[in-house]
Amino acid sequence: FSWDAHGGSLVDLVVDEDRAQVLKDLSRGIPSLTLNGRHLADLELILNGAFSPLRGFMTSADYESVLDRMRLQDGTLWPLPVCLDVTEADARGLEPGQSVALRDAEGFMVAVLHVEDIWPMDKAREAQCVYGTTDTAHPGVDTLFHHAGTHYVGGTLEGVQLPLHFAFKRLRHTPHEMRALFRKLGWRRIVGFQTRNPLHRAQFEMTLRAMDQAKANLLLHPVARRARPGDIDYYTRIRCYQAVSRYYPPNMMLLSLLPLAMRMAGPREALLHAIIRKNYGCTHFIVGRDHASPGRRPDGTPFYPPEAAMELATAFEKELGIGIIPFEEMVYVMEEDAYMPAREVPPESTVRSLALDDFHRRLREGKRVPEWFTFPEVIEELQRGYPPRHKQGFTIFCTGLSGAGKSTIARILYARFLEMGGRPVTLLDGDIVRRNLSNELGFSKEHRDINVRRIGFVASEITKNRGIAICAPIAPYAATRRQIRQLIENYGGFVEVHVATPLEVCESRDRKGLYAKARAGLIKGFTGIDDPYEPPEAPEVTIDTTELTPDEAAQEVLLFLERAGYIK
Ligand code: PPS
Repeated sequence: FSWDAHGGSLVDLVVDEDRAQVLKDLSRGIPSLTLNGRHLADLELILNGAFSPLRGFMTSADYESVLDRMRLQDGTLWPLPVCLDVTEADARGLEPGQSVALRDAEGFMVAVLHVEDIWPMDKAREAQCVYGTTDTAHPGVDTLFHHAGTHYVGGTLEGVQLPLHFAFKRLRHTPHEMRALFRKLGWRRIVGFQTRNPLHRAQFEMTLRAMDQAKANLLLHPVARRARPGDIDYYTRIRCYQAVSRYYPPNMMLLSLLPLAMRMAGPREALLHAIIRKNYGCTHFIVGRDHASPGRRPDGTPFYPPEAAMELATAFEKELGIGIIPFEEMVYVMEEDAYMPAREVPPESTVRSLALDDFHRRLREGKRVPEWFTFPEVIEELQRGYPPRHKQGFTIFCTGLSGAGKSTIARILYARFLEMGGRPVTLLDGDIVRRNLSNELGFSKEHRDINVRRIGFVASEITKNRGIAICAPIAPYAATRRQIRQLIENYGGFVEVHVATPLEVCESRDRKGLYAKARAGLIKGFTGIDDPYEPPEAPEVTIDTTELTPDEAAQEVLLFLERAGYIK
Protein backbone atom coordinates (compact mmCIF):
# COMPACT_ATOMS: atom_id res chain seq x y z
CA PHE A 1 0.00 0.00 0.00
CA SER A 2 1.28 3.43 -0.86
CA TRP A 3 -0.14 6.83 -1.67
CA ASP A 4 2.08 7.07 -4.73
CA ALA A 5 0.43 7.78 -8.04
CA HIS A 6 1.05 5.55 -11.01
CA GLY A 7 4.51 6.20 -12.42
CA GLY A 8 5.50 8.64 -9.64
CA SER A 9 3.66 11.66 -8.33
CA LEU A 10 0.12 12.75 -8.95
CA VAL A 11 -0.22 15.10 -11.92
CA ASP A 12 -2.28 18.30 -11.82
CA LEU A 13 -2.11 20.28 -15.03
CA VAL A 14 -4.53 23.09 -14.19
CA VAL A 15 -2.45 26.26 -14.05
CA ASP A 16 -2.78 29.13 -11.57
CA GLU A 17 -4.74 32.29 -12.30
CA ASP A 18 -1.80 34.32 -13.61
CA ARG A 19 -0.77 31.66 -16.07
CA ALA A 20 -4.41 31.11 -17.05
CA GLN A 21 -4.61 34.81 -17.96
CA VAL A 22 -1.44 34.49 -20.06
CA LEU A 23 -2.96 31.49 -21.86
CA LYS A 24 -6.22 33.35 -22.45
CA ASP A 25 -4.28 36.25 -23.99
CA LEU A 26 -2.26 33.79 -26.05
CA SER A 27 -5.42 32.04 -27.28
CA ARG A 28 -6.42 35.07 -29.35
CA GLY A 29 -3.53 34.49 -31.71
CA ILE A 30 -3.49 30.70 -31.98
CA PRO A 31 -5.73 28.16 -33.72
CA SER A 32 -8.54 26.40 -31.86
CA LEU A 33 -9.86 22.87 -31.92
CA THR A 34 -13.40 22.05 -30.80
CA LEU A 35 -13.45 18.82 -28.82
CA ASN A 36 -16.23 16.26 -28.73
CA GLY A 37 -17.49 14.55 -25.55
CA ARG A 38 -15.04 11.67 -25.85
CA HIS A 39 -12.05 14.03 -26.23
CA LEU A 40 -13.18 16.17 -23.32
CA ALA A 41 -13.53 13.13 -21.08
CA ASP A 42 -9.94 12.11 -21.86
CA LEU A 43 -8.74 15.68 -21.47
CA GLU A 44 -10.36 16.01 -18.04
CA LEU A 45 -8.69 12.85 -16.77
CA ILE A 46 -5.30 13.97 -18.08
CA LEU A 47 -5.63 17.44 -16.54
CA ASN A 48 -6.90 16.28 -13.15
CA GLY A 49 -4.26 13.56 -12.76
CA ALA A 50 -6.50 10.49 -13.08
CA PHE A 51 -4.28 9.50 -16.01
CA SER A 52 -1.01 10.22 -14.14
CA PRO A 53 1.77 10.14 -15.26
CA LEU A 54 0.44 11.41 -18.63
CA ARG A 55 1.01 15.14 -19.07
CA GLY A 56 -0.66 15.52 -22.42
CA PHE A 57 -2.09 13.66 -25.38
CA MET A 58 0.37 10.96 -26.42
CA THR A 59 3.06 11.61 -28.99
CA SER A 60 3.68 9.02 -31.72
CA ALA A 61 6.65 7.54 -29.83
CA ASP A 62 4.55 6.83 -26.71
CA TYR A 63 1.62 5.73 -28.85
CA GLU A 64 3.68 3.17 -30.77
CA SER A 65 5.26 1.95 -27.58
CA VAL A 66 1.82 1.52 -25.95
CA LEU A 67 0.48 -0.40 -28.95
CA ASP A 68 3.48 -2.71 -29.12
CA ARG A 69 4.32 -3.37 -25.48
CA MET A 70 1.69 -1.73 -23.26
CA ARG A 71 4.30 0.68 -21.94
CA LEU A 72 5.13 4.34 -22.38
CA GLN A 73 8.51 5.02 -23.92
CA ASP A 74 10.06 5.40 -20.45
CA GLY A 75 8.89 1.89 -19.54
CA THR A 76 5.85 2.84 -17.38
CA LEU A 77 3.00 0.36 -17.74
CA TRP A 78 0.23 1.91 -19.87
CA PRO A 79 -2.38 -0.18 -21.65
CA LEU A 80 -4.32 2.09 -24.04
CA PRO A 81 -3.64 5.03 -26.34
CA VAL A 82 -4.83 8.39 -25.04
CA CYS A 83 -4.65 10.45 -28.18
CA LEU A 84 -6.35 13.44 -29.74
CA ASP A 85 -7.75 12.64 -33.17
CA VAL A 86 -8.43 15.46 -35.63
CA THR A 87 -9.73 15.75 -39.18
CA GLU A 88 -7.36 15.92 -42.10
CA ALA A 89 -8.24 19.59 -42.63
CA ASP A 90 -7.41 20.43 -38.99
CA ALA A 91 -4.19 18.40 -39.18
CA ARG A 92 -3.07 20.35 -42.26
CA GLY A 93 -3.35 23.61 -40.32
CA LEU A 94 -1.11 22.41 -37.47
CA GLU A 95 2.61 22.01 -37.02
CA PRO A 96 4.97 20.93 -34.26
CA GLY A 97 6.02 23.77 -31.97
CA GLN A 98 2.66 25.47 -32.27
CA SER A 99 0.13 25.92 -29.46
CA VAL A 100 -3.57 25.21 -29.91
CA ALA A 101 -6.56 26.23 -27.79
CA LEU A 102 -8.75 23.21 -26.96
CA ARG A 103 -12.38 24.24 -26.60
CA ASP A 104 -15.65 22.59 -25.64
CA ALA A 105 -18.74 22.73 -27.86
CA GLU A 106 -19.67 26.16 -26.43
CA GLY A 107 -16.27 27.56 -27.35
CA PHE A 108 -15.06 27.62 -23.75
CA MET A 109 -11.25 27.14 -23.61
CA VAL A 110 -10.39 24.16 -21.41
CA ALA A 111 -6.66 23.80 -22.13
CA VAL A 112 -3.77 24.73 -24.38
CA LEU A 113 -2.00 21.94 -26.23
CA HIS A 114 1.66 22.49 -27.09
CA VAL A 115 1.93 20.43 -30.27
CA GLU A 116 4.93 18.13 -30.60
CA ASP A 117 3.72 15.71 -33.16
CA ILE A 118 1.09 15.17 -35.87
CA TRP A 119 0.77 11.85 -37.63
CA PRO A 120 -1.75 9.97 -39.77
CA MET A 121 -3.69 7.23 -37.99
CA ASP A 122 -3.27 3.61 -38.96
CA LYS A 123 -6.69 2.55 -37.72
CA ALA A 124 -6.44 -1.12 -38.68
CA ARG A 125 -3.16 -1.50 -36.81
CA GLU A 126 -4.47 0.32 -33.75
CA ALA A 127 -7.69 -1.73 -33.72
CA GLN A 128 -5.73 -4.96 -33.96
CA CYS A 129 -3.27 -4.01 -31.20
CA VAL A 130 -5.75 -2.45 -28.78
CA TYR A 131 -8.94 -4.41 -29.37
CA GLY A 132 -7.51 -7.57 -30.95
CA THR A 133 -9.93 -7.19 -33.86
CA THR A 134 -10.89 -4.92 -36.76
CA ASP A 135 -14.53 -5.99 -36.55
CA THR A 136 -16.67 -2.86 -36.30
CA ALA A 137 -19.26 -4.80 -34.28
CA HIS A 138 -16.83 -3.97 -31.46
CA PRO A 139 -17.95 -0.54 -30.14
CA GLY A 140 -14.35 0.64 -29.66
CA VAL A 141 -13.43 -0.31 -33.22
CA ASP A 142 -16.64 1.32 -34.48
CA THR A 143 -15.71 4.59 -32.73
CA LEU A 144 -12.19 4.42 -34.14
CA PHE A 145 -13.29 3.66 -37.71
CA HIS A 146 -16.46 5.72 -37.96
CA HIS A 147 -16.31 8.51 -35.39
CA ALA A 148 -12.63 9.46 -35.16
CA GLY A 149 -10.60 11.78 -37.40
CA THR A 150 -7.71 10.82 -39.64
CA HIS A 151 -4.70 12.19 -37.71
CA TYR A 152 -3.44 12.31 -34.16
CA VAL A 153 -1.97 15.40 -32.51
CA GLY A 154 0.32 14.82 -29.55
CA GLY A 155 1.85 17.21 -27.04
CA THR A 156 1.81 18.48 -23.47
CA LEU A 157 -1.17 20.27 -21.95
CA GLU A 158 -1.77 23.23 -19.70
CA GLY A 159 -5.25 23.25 -18.21
CA VAL A 160 -7.09 26.56 -18.01
CA GLN A 161 -10.10 25.12 -16.20
CA LEU A 162 -11.49 21.61 -15.91
CA PRO A 163 -14.40 20.88 -18.26
CA LEU A 164 -17.67 22.10 -16.79
CA HIS A 165 -20.28 19.77 -15.32
CA PHE A 166 -23.56 21.09 -14.05
CA ALA A 167 -25.20 17.89 -12.86
CA PHE A 168 -24.33 16.01 -9.66
CA LYS A 169 -21.57 18.48 -8.77
CA ARG A 170 -21.34 17.17 -5.23
CA LEU A 171 -20.45 13.75 -6.56
CA ARG A 172 -17.47 14.86 -8.66
CA HIS A 173 -13.93 14.75 -7.33
CA THR A 174 -10.49 15.12 -8.81
CA PRO A 175 -7.93 12.55 -7.58
CA HIS A 176 -6.42 15.27 -5.35
CA GLU A 177 -9.81 16.04 -3.80
CA MET A 178 -10.59 12.35 -3.38
CA ARG A 179 -7.29 11.64 -1.65
CA ALA A 180 -7.77 14.64 0.62
CA LEU A 181 -11.19 13.32 1.56
CA PHE A 182 -9.83 9.85 2.30
CA ARG A 183 -7.20 11.40 4.54
CA LYS A 184 -9.77 13.54 6.31
CA LEU A 185 -11.91 10.47 6.97
CA GLY A 186 -8.91 8.44 8.07
CA TRP A 187 -9.46 5.87 5.34
CA ARG A 188 -6.22 4.00 4.60
CA ARG A 189 -7.54 1.01 2.74
CA ILE A 190 -10.03 1.69 -0.02
CA VAL A 191 -11.41 -0.68 -2.58
CA GLY A 192 -12.54 0.89 -5.86
CA PHE A 193 -15.46 -0.43 -7.86
CA GLN A 194 -15.90 0.56 -11.49
CA THR A 195 -19.35 0.17 -13.02
CA ARG A 196 -21.54 1.34 -15.87
CA ASN A 197 -24.69 -0.53 -14.77
CA PRO A 198 -27.09 0.08 -11.90
CA LEU A 199 -26.18 -1.74 -8.72
CA HIS A 200 -28.59 -4.54 -7.95
CA ARG A 201 -28.49 -6.81 -4.89
CA ALA A 202 -25.90 -9.24 -6.32
CA GLN A 203 -23.40 -6.44 -7.06
CA PHE A 204 -24.17 -4.73 -3.78
CA GLU A 205 -23.47 -7.94 -1.83
CA MET A 206 -20.31 -8.49 -3.87
CA THR A 207 -18.96 -5.04 -2.91
CA LEU A 208 -19.69 -5.76 0.76
CA ARG A 209 -17.76 -8.99 0.45
CA ALA A 210 -14.84 -7.26 -1.29
CA MET A 211 -14.75 -4.65 1.52
CA ASP A 212 -14.69 -7.45 4.02
CA GLN A 213 -11.95 -9.29 2.18
CA ALA A 214 -9.71 -6.22 1.84
CA LYS A 215 -10.75 -4.81 5.24
CA ALA A 216 -11.34 -1.64 3.35
CA ASN A 217 -13.82 1.15 2.73
CA LEU A 218 -15.52 1.38 -0.64
CA LEU A 219 -15.22 3.94 -3.39
CA LEU A 220 -18.22 3.35 -5.64
CA HIS A 221 -16.83 4.91 -8.79
CA PRO A 222 -19.28 4.61 -11.68
CA VAL A 223 -18.67 5.99 -15.13
CA ALA A 224 -20.68 9.16 -15.60
CA ARG A 225 -21.22 8.84 -19.33
CA ARG A 226 -23.16 6.50 -21.54
CA ALA A 227 -20.52 3.84 -22.26
CA ARG A 228 -22.22 2.35 -25.28
CA PRO A 229 -25.49 2.75 -27.15
CA GLY A 230 -28.27 0.93 -25.34
CA ASP A 231 -26.84 1.60 -21.87
CA ILE A 232 -29.18 3.12 -19.30
CA ASP A 233 -28.92 6.92 -19.32
CA TYR A 234 -26.51 7.98 -16.66
CA TYR A 235 -28.74 10.42 -14.77
CA THR A 236 -31.17 7.62 -13.96
CA ARG A 237 -28.29 5.32 -13.11
CA ILE A 238 -26.74 7.80 -10.70
CA ARG A 239 -30.04 8.35 -8.90
CA CYS A 240 -30.06 4.56 -8.47
CA TYR A 241 -26.56 4.61 -6.90
CA GLN A 242 -27.62 7.39 -4.56
CA ALA A 243 -30.51 5.21 -3.41
CA VAL A 244 -28.31 2.13 -2.95
CA SER A 245 -25.69 4.16 -1.02
CA ARG A 246 -28.15 4.26 1.87
CA TYR A 247 -28.03 0.47 2.21
CA TYR A 248 -24.31 0.41 3.12
CA PRO A 249 -23.27 0.54 6.76
CA PRO A 250 -22.83 4.17 7.84
CA ASN A 251 -19.60 5.96 6.84
CA MET A 252 -18.22 2.98 4.97
CA MET A 253 -18.50 4.11 1.38
CA LEU A 254 -18.28 7.11 -0.90
CA LEU A 255 -19.94 7.60 -4.25
CA SER A 256 -18.02 9.59 -6.86
CA LEU A 257 -18.53 9.96 -10.60
CA LEU A 258 -15.84 9.28 -13.15
CA PRO A 259 -16.09 11.04 -16.52
CA LEU A 260 -14.34 8.24 -18.38
CA ALA A 261 -14.81 7.61 -22.10
CA MET A 262 -14.85 3.82 -22.05
CA ARG A 263 -13.23 1.99 -24.96
CA MET A 264 -14.73 -1.39 -24.07
CA ALA A 265 -11.25 -2.83 -24.58
CA GLY A 266 -11.71 -5.68 -22.09
CA PRO A 267 -8.40 -6.79 -20.52
CA ARG A 268 -6.34 -3.74 -21.53
CA GLU A 269 -9.10 -1.48 -20.27
CA ALA A 270 -9.21 -3.31 -16.93
CA LEU A 271 -5.58 -2.27 -16.45
CA LEU A 272 -6.43 1.34 -17.23
CA HIS A 273 -9.31 1.22 -14.73
CA ALA A 274 -6.92 -0.05 -12.05
CA ILE A 275 -4.40 2.71 -12.82
CA ILE A 276 -7.11 5.37 -12.55
CA ARG A 277 -8.21 4.01 -9.14
CA LYS A 278 -4.64 3.94 -7.90
CA ASN A 279 -4.39 7.57 -8.87
CA TYR A 280 -7.61 8.31 -7.00
CA GLY A 281 -6.02 6.81 -3.88
CA CYS A 282 -7.57 3.34 -3.85
CA THR A 283 -5.48 0.48 -2.50
CA HIS A 284 -7.64 -2.23 -4.04
CA PHE A 285 -9.66 -2.62 -7.19
CA ILE A 286 -12.39 -5.06 -8.15
CA VAL A 287 -12.06 -6.72 -11.55
CA GLY A 288 -14.93 -8.80 -12.84
CA ARG A 289 -15.49 -11.51 -15.37
CA ASP A 290 -15.92 -9.83 -18.74
CA HIS A 291 -14.58 -6.55 -17.32
CA ALA A 292 -15.18 -3.63 -19.75
CA SER A 293 -16.74 -6.11 -22.12
CA PRO A 294 -17.76 -4.97 -25.58
CA GLY A 295 -20.53 -7.58 -25.66
CA ARG A 296 -20.54 -10.36 -28.20
CA ARG A 297 -19.87 -10.59 -31.89
CA PRO A 298 -22.94 -10.91 -34.14
CA ASP A 299 -22.27 -14.69 -34.27
CA GLY A 300 -22.57 -14.87 -30.46
CA THR A 301 -18.90 -15.49 -29.65
CA PRO A 302 -17.24 -13.22 -27.06
CA PHE A 303 -14.53 -10.75 -28.12
CA TYR A 304 -12.39 -11.71 -25.11
CA PRO A 305 -12.32 -14.84 -22.95
CA PRO A 306 -14.32 -14.03 -19.77
CA GLU A 307 -11.31 -14.46 -17.45
CA ALA A 308 -8.81 -12.53 -19.62
CA ALA A 309 -9.22 -9.18 -17.84
CA MET A 310 -8.86 -10.76 -14.43
CA GLU A 311 -5.74 -12.65 -15.50
CA LEU A 312 -4.07 -9.62 -17.06
CA ALA A 313 -4.81 -7.36 -14.07
CA THR A 314 -3.56 -9.97 -11.62
CA ALA A 315 -0.39 -10.49 -13.66
CA PHE A 316 0.44 -6.79 -13.24
CA GLU A 317 -0.85 -6.43 -9.67
CA LYS A 318 2.61 -5.87 -8.16
CA GLU A 319 3.76 -3.42 -10.77
CA LEU A 320 0.46 -1.50 -10.55
CA GLY A 321 0.76 -1.35 -6.78
CA ILE A 322 -2.95 -1.91 -6.25
CA GLY A 323 -4.52 -5.10 -4.93
CA ILE A 324 -6.73 -6.81 -7.52
CA ILE A 325 -9.86 -8.36 -6.03
CA PRO A 326 -11.83 -10.75 -8.19
CA PHE A 327 -15.51 -9.96 -8.51
CA GLU A 328 -17.12 -12.74 -6.53
CA GLU A 329 -20.29 -14.00 -8.19
CA MET A 330 -23.12 -13.80 -5.64
CA VAL A 331 -26.40 -15.66 -5.99
CA TYR A 332 -29.66 -15.58 -4.10
CA VAL A 333 -30.34 -18.74 -2.08
CA MET A 334 -34.02 -19.17 -1.35
CA GLU A 335 -33.76 -21.33 1.78
CA GLU A 336 -31.43 -18.80 3.39
CA ASP A 337 -33.28 -15.78 2.01
CA ALA A 338 -29.81 -14.33 1.45
CA TYR A 339 -27.06 -13.84 -1.07
CA MET A 340 -24.07 -16.18 -1.01
CA PRO A 341 -20.98 -16.60 -3.15
CA ALA A 342 -21.92 -19.02 -5.94
CA ARG A 343 -18.96 -21.25 -4.96
CA GLU A 344 -20.19 -21.65 -1.39
CA VAL A 345 -23.80 -22.60 -2.04
CA PRO A 346 -24.64 -25.86 -0.23
CA PRO A 347 -25.84 -28.62 -2.53
CA GLU A 348 -29.61 -29.14 -2.78
CA SER A 349 -30.30 -25.43 -2.19
CA THR A 350 -32.53 -23.42 -4.48
CA VAL A 351 -30.65 -20.68 -6.23
CA ARG A 352 -32.58 -17.87 -7.89
CA SER A 353 -31.24 -15.70 -10.66
CA LEU A 354 -32.58 -13.28 -13.21
CA ALA A 355 -30.54 -12.22 -16.25
CA LEU A 356 -30.15 -8.46 -16.66
CA ASP A 357 -31.89 -8.62 -20.05
CA ASP A 358 -34.89 -10.40 -18.49
CA PHE A 359 -35.01 -7.84 -15.73
CA HIS A 360 -35.08 -5.01 -18.28
CA ARG A 361 -37.74 -6.83 -20.31
CA ARG A 362 -39.93 -7.21 -17.23
CA LEU A 363 -39.54 -3.51 -16.45
CA ARG A 364 -40.37 -2.56 -20.05
CA GLU A 365 -43.48 -4.72 -20.01
CA GLY A 366 -44.54 -3.27 -16.66
CA LYS A 367 -44.26 -6.70 -14.96
CA ARG A 368 -43.37 -7.32 -11.34
CA VAL A 369 -39.68 -7.75 -10.45
CA PRO A 370 -38.83 -10.08 -7.53
CA GLU A 371 -37.74 -8.19 -4.37
CA TRP A 372 -34.65 -10.31 -3.97
CA PHE A 373 -33.28 -9.09 -7.30
CA THR A 374 -32.88 -5.41 -6.49
CA PHE A 375 -33.91 -2.59 -4.18
CA PRO A 376 -37.39 -1.02 -4.32
CA GLU A 377 -35.86 2.46 -4.86
CA VAL A 378 -33.89 1.17 -7.85
CA ILE A 379 -37.00 -0.31 -9.42
CA GLU A 380 -38.82 2.96 -8.86
CA GLU A 381 -36.03 5.01 -10.47
CA LEU A 382 -35.73 2.67 -13.43
CA GLN A 383 -39.49 2.66 -13.92
CA ARG A 384 -39.50 6.44 -13.91
CA GLY A 385 -36.60 6.58 -16.36
CA TYR A 386 -37.72 3.64 -18.48
CA PRO A 387 -41.49 3.50 -18.52
CA PRO A 388 -43.22 0.63 -20.31
CA ARG A 389 -43.60 1.07 -24.04
CA HIS A 390 -47.15 2.39 -23.92
CA LYS A 391 -45.82 5.37 -21.96
CA GLN A 392 -42.64 5.91 -24.01
CA GLY A 393 -42.38 8.34 -26.88
CA PHE A 394 -41.98 7.12 -30.42
CA THR A 395 -41.48 8.33 -33.96
CA ILE A 396 -43.42 7.11 -36.97
CA PHE A 397 -41.18 7.68 -39.95
CA CYS A 398 -43.07 7.27 -43.25
CA THR A 399 -40.73 7.14 -46.24
CA GLY A 400 -41.52 6.58 -49.91
CA LEU A 401 -41.91 8.21 -53.29
CA SER A 402 -43.82 11.38 -53.91
CA GLY A 403 -47.50 10.50 -54.22
CA ALA A 404 -47.07 7.15 -52.44
CA GLY A 405 -49.59 8.15 -49.76
CA LYS A 406 -47.24 9.16 -46.92
CA SER A 407 -48.98 12.41 -46.03
CA THR A 408 -52.45 10.92 -46.06
CA ILE A 409 -51.42 8.06 -43.76
CA ALA A 410 -49.59 10.55 -41.53
CA ARG A 411 -52.65 12.79 -41.26
CA ILE A 412 -54.95 9.90 -40.37
CA LEU A 413 -52.51 8.66 -37.71
CA TYR A 414 -52.24 12.17 -36.31
CA ALA A 415 -55.99 12.37 -35.87
CA ARG A 416 -56.19 8.88 -34.36
CA PHE A 417 -53.48 9.60 -31.78
CA LEU A 418 -55.17 12.83 -30.76
CA GLU A 419 -58.42 10.94 -30.45
CA MET A 420 -56.72 8.35 -28.19
CA GLY A 421 -55.13 11.09 -26.04
CA GLY A 422 -52.43 10.52 -23.43
CA ARG A 423 -49.40 11.74 -25.38
CA PRO A 424 -48.64 14.97 -27.23
CA VAL A 425 -48.52 14.47 -31.01
CA THR A 426 -46.65 16.41 -33.70
CA LEU A 427 -47.04 16.00 -37.43
CA LEU A 428 -43.85 16.68 -39.38
CA ASP A 429 -45.16 16.26 -42.88
CA GLY A 430 -42.79 16.95 -45.79
CA ASP A 431 -44.57 20.15 -46.82
CA ILE A 432 -44.92 21.46 -43.27
CA VAL A 433 -41.20 20.95 -42.67
CA ARG A 434 -40.12 22.41 -45.96
CA ARG A 435 -42.19 25.52 -45.20
CA ASN A 436 -41.21 25.97 -41.53
CA LEU A 437 -37.77 24.45 -41.07
CA SER A 438 -36.18 23.99 -44.47
CA ASN A 439 -37.54 26.69 -46.77
CA GLU A 440 -34.07 27.60 -48.03
CA LEU A 441 -33.33 24.05 -49.18
CA GLY A 442 -33.64 22.44 -52.61
CA PHE A 443 -33.53 18.79 -53.64
CA SER A 444 -29.82 18.00 -54.08
CA LYS A 445 -28.54 15.00 -52.12
CA GLU A 446 -26.90 17.38 -49.67
CA HIS A 447 -30.05 19.45 -49.15
CA ARG A 448 -32.31 16.42 -48.81
CA ASP A 449 -29.96 15.04 -46.16
CA ILE A 450 -29.99 18.32 -44.23
CA ASN A 451 -33.77 18.42 -44.44
CA VAL A 452 -34.20 14.85 -43.26
CA ARG A 453 -31.67 15.28 -40.43
CA ARG A 454 -33.55 18.33 -39.19
CA ILE A 455 -36.74 16.28 -39.14
CA GLY A 456 -34.86 13.55 -37.27
CA PHE A 457 -33.57 16.00 -34.67
CA VAL A 458 -37.00 17.48 -33.98
CA ALA A 459 -38.53 13.98 -33.84
CA SER A 460 -35.83 12.83 -31.42
CA GLU A 461 -36.62 15.72 -29.05
CA ILE A 462 -40.33 14.92 -29.21
CA THR A 463 -39.63 11.22 -28.61
CA LYS A 464 -37.31 12.06 -25.71
CA ASN A 465 -40.12 13.99 -24.08
CA ARG A 466 -42.45 11.01 -24.52
CA GLY A 467 -44.52 12.41 -27.34
CA ILE A 468 -45.38 11.00 -30.74
CA ALA A 469 -43.68 12.44 -33.83
CA ILE A 470 -45.13 11.53 -37.20
CA CYS A 471 -42.75 12.27 -40.07
CA ALA A 472 -43.53 11.94 -43.76
CA PRO A 473 -40.62 13.02 -45.96
CA ILE A 474 -39.43 11.12 -49.04
CA ALA A 475 -36.10 10.57 -47.19
CA PRO A 476 -34.55 8.73 -50.13
CA TYR A 477 -31.18 7.82 -48.58
CA ALA A 478 -30.81 4.71 -46.41
CA ALA A 479 -27.70 5.93 -44.53
CA THR A 480 -29.44 9.13 -43.41
CA ARG A 481 -32.51 7.21 -42.24
CA ARG A 482 -30.21 4.86 -40.32
CA GLN A 483 -28.55 7.79 -38.50
CA ILE A 484 -31.94 9.14 -37.48
CA ARG A 485 -33.02 5.73 -36.26
CA GLN A 486 -29.90 5.50 -34.10
CA LEU A 487 -30.50 8.93 -32.62
CA ILE A 488 -34.17 8.32 -31.84
CA GLU A 489 -33.74 4.82 -30.47
CA ASN A 490 -31.74 6.35 -27.62
CA TYR A 491 -35.00 7.84 -26.38
CA GLY A 492 -37.89 5.66 -27.51
CA GLY A 493 -39.32 3.80 -30.46
CA PHE A 494 -38.52 4.31 -34.13
CA VAL A 495 -41.11 2.85 -36.46
CA GLU A 496 -40.03 3.01 -40.08
CA VAL A 497 -43.03 2.76 -42.39
CA HIS A 498 -42.11 2.12 -45.99
CA VAL A 499 -44.97 3.43 -48.08
CA ALA A 500 -43.99 1.18 -50.96
CA THR A 501 -46.54 2.17 -53.58
CA PRO A 502 -44.88 1.44 -56.95
CA LEU A 503 -43.67 4.30 -59.13
CA GLU A 504 -46.24 3.54 -61.89
CA VAL A 505 -49.09 3.96 -59.42
CA CYS A 506 -47.63 7.19 -57.93
CA GLU A 507 -47.08 8.52 -61.42
CA SER A 508 -50.56 7.59 -62.63
CA ARG A 509 -52.03 9.41 -59.61
CA ASP A 510 -49.76 12.45 -60.13
CA ARG A 511 -51.86 14.57 -57.76
CA LYS A 512 -49.52 17.56 -57.96
CA GLY A 513 -48.70 17.18 -61.66
CA LEU A 514 -45.01 16.94 -60.73
CA TYR A 515 -44.32 13.60 -62.44
CA ALA A 516 -45.60 15.02 -65.75
CA LYS A 517 -43.28 17.99 -65.30
CA ALA A 518 -40.38 15.74 -64.38
CA ARG A 519 -40.96 13.55 -67.45
CA ALA A 520 -41.09 16.67 -69.58
CA GLY A 521 -37.75 17.71 -68.08
CA LEU A 522 -39.24 20.79 -66.43
CA ILE A 523 -38.17 19.55 -62.98
CA LYS A 524 -34.69 18.05 -62.67
CA GLY A 525 -33.65 15.48 -60.09
CA PHE A 526 -37.14 14.21 -59.29
CA THR A 527 -37.14 11.18 -57.00
CA GLY A 528 -37.95 7.99 -58.90
CA ILE A 529 -37.55 9.65 -62.31
CA ASP A 530 -33.99 10.94 -62.46
CA ASP A 531 -33.02 10.84 -58.77
CA PRO A 532 -32.52 7.76 -56.58
CA TYR A 533 -34.76 6.23 -53.90
CA GLU A 534 -33.08 3.59 -51.74
CA PRO A 535 -35.86 1.38 -50.28
CA PRO A 536 -35.55 0.45 -46.58
CA GLU A 537 -34.09 -2.98 -45.94
CA ALA A 538 -35.92 -3.83 -42.73
CA PRO A 539 -38.78 -1.38 -42.12
CA GLU A 540 -41.13 -2.14 -39.25
CA VAL A 541 -44.11 -1.78 -41.58
CA THR A 542 -44.43 -1.91 -45.38
CA ILE A 543 -47.57 -0.59 -47.03
CA ASP A 544 -48.44 -0.59 -50.71
CA THR A 545 -51.42 1.75 -51.03
CA THR A 546 -52.33 0.58 -54.57
CA GLU A 547 -55.20 -1.56 -53.35
CA LEU A 548 -55.82 -0.02 -49.91
CA THR A 549 -57.99 2.84 -48.76
CA PRO A 550 -56.14 5.46 -46.66
CA ASP A 551 -57.90 4.21 -43.52
CA GLU A 552 -56.85 0.62 -44.24
CA ALA A 553 -53.26 1.75 -44.76
CA ALA A 554 -53.19 3.67 -41.46
CA GLN A 555 -54.74 0.66 -39.74
CA GLU A 556 -51.64 -1.41 -40.68
CA VAL A 557 -49.48 0.99 -38.69
CA LEU A 558 -51.84 1.03 -35.72
CA LEU A 559 -51.89 -2.78 -35.67
CA PHE A 560 -48.10 -2.83 -35.56
CA LEU A 561 -48.01 -0.28 -32.71
CA GLU A 562 -50.50 -2.34 -30.74
CA ARG A 563 -48.51 -5.56 -31.30
CA ALA A 564 -45.26 -3.86 -30.28
CA GLY A 565 -46.85 -2.45 -27.12
CA TYR A 566 -46.66 1.27 -28.00
CA ILE A 567 -50.42 1.67 -27.73
CA LYS A 568 -52.74 -0.16 -25.42
S1 PPS B 1 -36.74 14.87 -49.14
O1 PPS B 1 -36.06 14.18 -50.23
O2 PPS B 1 -37.11 13.94 -48.08
O3 PPS B 1 -35.97 16.01 -48.63
O4 PPS B 1 -38.09 15.44 -49.78
P1 PPS B 1 -39.34 16.10 -49.02
O5 PPS B 1 -38.92 17.13 -48.06
O6 PPS B 1 -40.23 15.02 -48.52
O7 PPS B 1 -40.04 16.87 -50.18
C1 PPS B 1 -40.70 16.16 -51.18
C2 PPS B 1 -41.83 16.99 -51.73
O8 PPS B 1 -41.31 18.05 -52.48
C3 PPS B 1 -41.89 18.08 -53.79
N1 PPS B 1 -40.74 18.08 -54.76
C4 PPS B 1 -39.90 17.05 -55.04
N2 PPS B 1 -39.86 15.75 -54.64
C5 PPS B 1 -38.87 14.97 -55.09
N3 PPS B 1 -37.91 15.38 -55.92
C6 PPS B 1 -37.91 16.66 -56.38
N4 PPS B 1 -36.95 17.07 -57.22
C7 PPS B 1 -38.92 17.54 -55.91
N5 PPS B 1 -39.20 18.84 -56.14
C8 PPS B 1 -40.30 19.14 -55.42
C9 PPS B 1 -42.82 16.92 -53.92
O9 PPS B 1 -44.08 17.45 -53.94
C10 PPS B 1 -42.65 16.13 -52.63
O10 PPS B 1 -43.89 15.99 -51.97
P2 PPS B 1 -44.61 14.61 -51.62
O11 PPS B 1 -45.49 14.94 -50.46
O12 PPS B 1 -43.59 13.57 -51.27
O13 PPS B 1 -45.40 14.28 -52.82
